[in-house]
Amino acid sequence: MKTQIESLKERALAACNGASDVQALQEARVKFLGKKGELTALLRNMGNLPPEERPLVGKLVNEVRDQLEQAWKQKETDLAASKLQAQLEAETLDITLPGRKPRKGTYHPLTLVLNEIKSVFISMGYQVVEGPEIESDYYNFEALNIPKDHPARDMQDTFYLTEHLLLRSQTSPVQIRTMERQQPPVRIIAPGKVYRSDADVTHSPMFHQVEGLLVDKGITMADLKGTLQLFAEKLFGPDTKTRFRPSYFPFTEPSAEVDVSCIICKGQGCRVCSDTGWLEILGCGMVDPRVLAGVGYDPEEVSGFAFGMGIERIAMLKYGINDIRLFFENDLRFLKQF
Ligand code: 2NM
Repeated sequence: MKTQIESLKERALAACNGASDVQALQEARVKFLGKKGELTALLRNMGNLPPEERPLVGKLVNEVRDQLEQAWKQKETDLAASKLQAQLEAETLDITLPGRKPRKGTYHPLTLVLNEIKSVFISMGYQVVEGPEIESDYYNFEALNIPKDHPARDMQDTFYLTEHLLLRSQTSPVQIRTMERQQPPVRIIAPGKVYRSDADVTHSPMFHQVEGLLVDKGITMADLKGTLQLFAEKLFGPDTKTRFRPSYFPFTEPSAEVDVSCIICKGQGCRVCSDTGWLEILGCGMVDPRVLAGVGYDPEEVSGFAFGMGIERIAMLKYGINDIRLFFENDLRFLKQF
């Protein structure tokens, strides 16, 4: 009996140590330590022993059971540890691999130029005002002293939505709305989209404008010239010269067009300035008394100047872009250059 027990112990330990995974270990446990296992069978046979031997054999069986339980427990721990070890080795992360960088966006060239223009005027105390892109003919034309038979009002030039509603052709309606709401002094710029029925390499049916307006007591053409000279220096550099040429707008009198010394050749003459040394950048003038009276201001009390410029045109001059459509195609090869 004793040798049987010893032999069982040896075979059980061998099976335990030889188990290569949790399942094999569990099967071996059932075989030796289970309810229908070999050790239980031995205990049943104790009945055949002489009574005086039973306590000794019982003690031995219990000792062996304890030893085997201990061995199984140890083996379970070992198997779990080596499984974890194998997993860690298989799943090693190579933290020296460079990461995948998210591609950063860039500002659109029109946004860059608009931001520059805005900060120049904000630094001079102007407020930025926005307004609707769908306007009435009153705010887009009538209030700006643009007569009924003016070509700008023609269907050929303006996008009409109904008889009286249209896509604004300039941002001046925002200036009118602001003057209706507040008394002088008024110092504002109105940036935004405008629409005109026109399309070629320098004209787009939708483009962007910034218009400016200053109204106060005693404002003269000298204030206009000083303001725009400072603007030109801040936007194009301290050596920039300006030139005011007489012009005509229905909403200003007198009116002028402003040129800056060519930002490419510094006035020497090149392809961009068509060898003139000058680039036209904006239109301006003293606000017509009829426009001031129309919003309820007294033209005998206050006067003002206004100006307007196209953002695309300034961006094209600044970056040497020769086709306005590039701004709206959203080709990353173009956009990433700014
Ligand atoms: C320009 C040129 C000259 C202008 C006039 C006004 C208003 F509303 F005050 F009458 N806003 N903008 C103006 C004047 C715009 O763009 C070439």
